[in-house]
Order: sequence, then structure tokens, then C-alpha cells
Amino acid sequence: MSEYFVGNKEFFKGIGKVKYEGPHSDNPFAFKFYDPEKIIAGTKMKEHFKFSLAYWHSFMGDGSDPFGEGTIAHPWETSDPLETAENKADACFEVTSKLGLEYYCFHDRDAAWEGDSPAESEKNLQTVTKMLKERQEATGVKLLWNTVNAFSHPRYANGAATNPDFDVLAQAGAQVKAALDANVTLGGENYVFWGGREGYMSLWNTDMKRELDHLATFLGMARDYGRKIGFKGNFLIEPKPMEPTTHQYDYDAATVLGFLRATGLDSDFLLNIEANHATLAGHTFAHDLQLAADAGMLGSIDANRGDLFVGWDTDQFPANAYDTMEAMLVVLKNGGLKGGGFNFDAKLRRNSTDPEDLFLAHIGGMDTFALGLILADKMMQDGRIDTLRKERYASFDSGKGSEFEKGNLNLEDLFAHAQHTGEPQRTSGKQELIENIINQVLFG
Ligand code: XLS
Ligand code: CA
Ligand code: CA
Repeated sequence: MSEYFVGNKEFFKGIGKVKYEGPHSDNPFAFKFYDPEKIIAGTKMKEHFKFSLAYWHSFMGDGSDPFGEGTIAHPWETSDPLETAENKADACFEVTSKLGLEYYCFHDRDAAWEGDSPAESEKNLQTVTKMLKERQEATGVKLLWNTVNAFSHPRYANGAATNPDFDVLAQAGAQVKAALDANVTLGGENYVFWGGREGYMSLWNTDMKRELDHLATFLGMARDYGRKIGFKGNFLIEPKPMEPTTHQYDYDAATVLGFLRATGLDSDFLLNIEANHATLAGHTFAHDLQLAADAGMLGSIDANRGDLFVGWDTDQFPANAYDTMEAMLVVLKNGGLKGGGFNFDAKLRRNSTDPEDLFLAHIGGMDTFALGLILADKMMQDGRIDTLRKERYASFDSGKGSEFEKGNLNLEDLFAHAQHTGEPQRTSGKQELIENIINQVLFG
């Protein structure tokens, strides 16, 4: 990657290449923990992460909320959509290069503007794809994934692939086709489906079975088209429990795993787990990661966090090293992600109005995950917690327990065993001891 890339226009003047300066640096524009070349658990930090910038939050999110208009200036916006698209592409590759983010992600409508017909929209996307490709080649920054925005336009008020109107479903199909073409041109490593408005608000007007069948057929068509045009990466589904609809079909990791297995899509589709969506579903981030990992389907991560007191999809930048440590323990034990990376699907707060805040936010997010990785590695090296967990299941390692795991026992055997052994001894879960060890490893 070139040391410092600026396209036609530089939007963040005065901010240069962000470097690692270590935990004692007081330079806000330096990494304190993210040292890309440093080896942790046998792999360079940058390879553990494949950090990615999200086009939509970084260049479209203006701080507006249901109570007020935007607060964050967007110097790349002009009255000409082509010029705006080129400006945003410049801004994207300026920010990624300066931060050392090696990947980016985008929706079709973030990068290009909607035309008056599917063919015109496709043409617009092709024009922008060319711009993105040139800048990828100049910088070495790559496409982690792209996706479609089939939820903002009013036509999608009742969903896209699950819309009760076939004509609307076809519009979504046209978008996915054009987006897959763009992906292949850009050498995208993954392709994402987030549910958007795939879900419902009232069962009185909804045929849930029919809608879910349509979703499976639609995803299968996308898979077939992608494979036909040479897309070799993973298709990813990103679970989310609510927002915008009341009942999102891709509720959480467990729901999506069940859906993929039931529909036979599990050989092409993996999961993209977003921290904020897991917590909205009433789980920890680590919980959904672990479920996906245990199924061999942990594809990629949307790195952000919610606000437990607010309870909506706040998409904040990661700042809690305890959470990232728990996440990185799952990722490390899983041997990494299956082809994905860590995409900062995160936005600035409404009152973070300085242009430099976008840099400070990403620096913080990268450092928080780097810290999580360092701490997870420390925890694994300490080993005491892994030993305690393993010992908890020792009764299944030999004798009848082992026979049970192998499927060699029946219910009568369990009866006979229970009769023979009598009342089992109580065994402590040792949760407090584990919590004490965590604090000792972290702060000792
Ligand atoms: C919205 C989702 C979305 C996906 C991409 O809640 O996080 O941004 O990641 O469509
Ligand atoms: Ca997301
Ligand atoms: Ca989100």
C-alpha cells in the first residue's frame, strides 16, 4: 500500500499517516496498541483483523436523528451526483490509506446514485466501480464486501426479497445483480445480505411462510448468479433482531443458522456478526460469535457497540476492551474468521462535529480491538480458565459419559447408571474464581 494516498481532492488536510507509537504516546493521532506488523499468537496484527471502513457511516452519516437535522459537515457533497461520487471515492481512499485500513465496504447507493430505471442505476454503479477500481489499484486497499441498500427507498416499505409484491422483489433482484457484477470487477472478498426490511410489523397482514420461502429462493438465485460470474468468496448473512421492522427474519445467529441449514444454503453462506445487533437480540457479542464459530460459519464481523441504556441501534465505535477481549478469544480459538474481516460499521456521535473525529474514532476502534487481541492471547497463555472449563466436562471424557457422547447409550442405560451411582455430588461452576483470574491476568 502506498504510504500516503490522496486522490484528486484531499478532504482531511493536516492529518497525515497514522502510526503506532505505543501505549505511552500522548499523540491523539497515533495508535497506542494497534501495531500492524506485531506478531500475536503467531500472526501479524493486521492479518488477524483486516480492518475495514464503512462507506455509509463515514461519508453519508451526518449526525441526523429523529429529533434533528444533520450536524456533521460533508465537504464531498455537491449538487452534481457524479462529482459527489468521485469526491466520496477520494475521501474513502484518503481515510483508509492514512489510517492503514486495508479494506472498505459499501452499499450500492452509498457509492453511486439511483437512476430512473434499473439499467440507469446499474450504469451509475458501473461508473463508480471504475473509479473505485482505479483507487484500489493506486492504494492496495481492497473490498471486504459490498451489499445493496434495498431498504431506504419508499418502494421497499414492505420489504425487498420478502415483499408481498413480486414487482418490488424484482427491483431488489436487479440491485443485487448489479452489485454482484461490481463485486467481481472489484475483486470483492465477500458479499453481504443484511435483512433491511425483511421482516414484518403485523402478522394479520403477513404470510410468514411464503415470505421466508421467497427469501430462500431469492438468496439461492443470488448465489447462482454470483457463482456464474466468477464470485468465489463467501456470501454472508448479517443477523439483526429488530429495527427497522418489529420482527426481523434474521433475528440472531441461531435463527440464521437454522434458516441456512433448513434451506440448504449453508454451503455458500456464512455469518457476519455485528456486536450491536447481538446485544439488541439480548445476547453478548461473544455469544453470537461463539454460535457461529461452533457451526464453522463465522465469516466476518461488524465491529461496533450499542448503548445498553438506549436500546436502539446506536452503532458506536468500539471502546470497551473487555468486550473485544471476549470477542477475540472466540476468534483466536476459531483460528480466525472464514475469509472476512473487522468492518467498522460505526458512526460518530451527533455532537462529534470536528472533521478529525472520524480519525480519532477509527484509531480508538482499532486500538480497542488490538487491546482485545493482546488480552485474549494473555488469557489463553495463562490457561487456567481453559483448564477449569475443560475439567467441568471431565465426566464425559471416559466411562459411561464418553459412551453417551459417542451415541452408544439409550435411555434405559441412563436409568441404570443413575440407579447405580445415586445422588451426584454438587460441583461448583467456579464463576467467582474465574472472574478473579480474569482481573489478575488483565491488571496483575
Ligand atoms: C444495519 C446494518 C447495515 C449492514 C449493511 O443495521 O448494520 O449497515 O451492515 O447493510
Ligand atoms: Ca452492520
Ligand atoms: Ca447496526
